[in-house]
Amino acid sequence: MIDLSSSPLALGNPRARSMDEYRESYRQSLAEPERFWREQARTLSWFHDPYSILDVDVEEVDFSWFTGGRLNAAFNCVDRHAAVHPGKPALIWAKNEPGEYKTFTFRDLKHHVGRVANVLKAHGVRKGDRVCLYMPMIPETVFAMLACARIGAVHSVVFAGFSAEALRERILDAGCEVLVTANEAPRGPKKVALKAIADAAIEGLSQIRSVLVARRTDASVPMRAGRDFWLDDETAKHRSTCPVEWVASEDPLFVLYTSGSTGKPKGVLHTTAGYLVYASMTHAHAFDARPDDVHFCTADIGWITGHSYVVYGPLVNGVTTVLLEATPNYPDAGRLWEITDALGAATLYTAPTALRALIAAGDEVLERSSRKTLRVLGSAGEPISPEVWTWFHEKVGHGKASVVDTWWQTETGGVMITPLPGVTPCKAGSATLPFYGIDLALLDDEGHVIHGGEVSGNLCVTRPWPGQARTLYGNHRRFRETYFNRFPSLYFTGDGCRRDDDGYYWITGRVDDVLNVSGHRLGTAEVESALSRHDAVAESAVVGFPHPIKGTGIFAYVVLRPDTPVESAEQLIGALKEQVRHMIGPIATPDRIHMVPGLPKTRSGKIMRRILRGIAAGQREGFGDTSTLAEPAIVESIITTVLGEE
Ligand code: 6R9
Repeated sequence: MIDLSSSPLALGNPRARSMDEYRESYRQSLAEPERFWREQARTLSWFHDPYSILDVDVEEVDFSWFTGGRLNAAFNCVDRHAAVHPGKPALIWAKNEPGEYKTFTFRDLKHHVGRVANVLKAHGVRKGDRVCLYMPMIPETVFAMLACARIGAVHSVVFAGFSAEALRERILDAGCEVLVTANEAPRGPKKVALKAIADAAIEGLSQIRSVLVARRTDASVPMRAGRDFWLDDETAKHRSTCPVEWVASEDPLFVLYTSGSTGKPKGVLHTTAGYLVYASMTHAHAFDARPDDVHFCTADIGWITGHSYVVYGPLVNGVTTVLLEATPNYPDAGRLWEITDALGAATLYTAPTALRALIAAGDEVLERSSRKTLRVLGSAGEPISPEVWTWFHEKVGHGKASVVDTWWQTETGGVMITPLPGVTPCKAGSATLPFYGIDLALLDDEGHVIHGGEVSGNLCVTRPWPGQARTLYGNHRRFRETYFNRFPSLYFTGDGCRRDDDGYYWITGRVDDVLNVSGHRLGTAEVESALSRHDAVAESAVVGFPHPIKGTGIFAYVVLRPDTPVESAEQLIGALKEQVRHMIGPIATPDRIHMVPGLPKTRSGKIMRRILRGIAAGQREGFGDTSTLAEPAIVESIITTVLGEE
């Protein structure tokens, strides 16, 4: 039985007040994991308590948390708070236009979620069905996510910057039959024609039964009779009460696509109870969240940070969350600070790439605001350099607010390495120490665990945690092979990492063929396969190079077909960029494209990316062992093409 009056929210949980307390709780979390996670699970409201905490089948790479439990994510994020404090703001929407805000209380949120849930049901969505959300940063996106959760459907949010091709591929992979989108999406000074892209994505696709279109602007868009419906017309037909579907702990909550080292994106699947427990607990501790906080996370809902720290984490904890529609530099680089002051945000969670862009704009815009309400400043998505860290701390936070550099991934569900604000002594540039329950190991390339301090290796997690992904949608074998084969029985993150003498972790970046461009993950293979779809391209190789704002820029080496008539290299480069934008989306557009006579390959045909990465970074020599190259002379000609004569 759910007793709302005494729901012990995660926010009421004891927090470490000192490093000794952190170390003791951390020790306990590893020594008695079942007891530890049973305690944490009490912070959720359950329709039926779990009878078992963790069941693992190592052979199968199968993890079940909180077996026997029944619960509902939307109930935990909305209803239980609406019952206790209906008038409390749940969601504050900071619109694209400066100074425009719209607040939704927990009561409002409950009504909206219920209505949208009823609409989904009326369009045939049942428990377990996947619903694709191709949505901008508008309240309807949050309503639709929670509406799916309410009826036990599985949302698959596709970032609104992805192209029609990319959207189509994700709709097909997840087998979505209903698509929710918007007519248009204002984004800074521009408007993105979302419905038009969605139309192109599902052209000729009978799998999509209904398209629900949120009305963000006055723009009228073509609506196909019988398939396309305005969301507001549909919600007007339904009451706001919608019974909750109590799902099992391991029932899927969502799929979220991310890039891997092959061309095909991976549908990372998270389940209900474990994800929620972890999102709730990490939000509470990593941000030292308090009941009256306004939590401002600038991430887009199309990424995991938006899922865990715009929507699920803060809402499950009953904390007011901000939904940012604008970009951080619209109308100018003062936007985040202006919103922080206007809403009195206690926490600000953003990405180093945004900070780098804001630093470049100069400190005058920053000084227009006070930012005095900020207590915790979070960073995620990519390594934060000590200079950026220090600016964040000294300038944005007046040297008072704590900086939390949080390391985690789409697959981990919530933060894994993070300081605890006000508790963990920080070192600029280090994500510091593991979160409760997280046991890390560094392994060398041969698979040996490297012990001690001042060592580097491949970052692995040695035991299950509730927030971890359970599978890749429809492809468990790929899940096993991607994460659990490289170092048997350990979860391999794909990141390289250093550990110092104090046991602090310093992420050094991806060790696989994944690039981190402006904090977004992109597979080099995805970009290569988009390039190779152009008639002129024989083959290509894509690598990252240091970029002042994006962190990593995209550098493409292209070998043309011998018979290609090239009138102007500039025109061809433009066409290739357009090709990538069309196939994947603007975020994947190469910064630099160079036509080269060939690629450096080993005798077995493997491209030596190490050399290409070096050249992209301006290196002319010192590429290490090149004795296995089939045609060593090619390196010189690539260097001359890209870097010119000495
Ligand atoms: C949350 C998120 C995951 C990859 C990850 C790593 C990089 C994330 C980081 C960080 C250094 C941090 N990354 N946080 N690198 N310091 N604090 O970004 O998820 O999009 O899946 O990316 O991002 O390389 O493996 P996702």
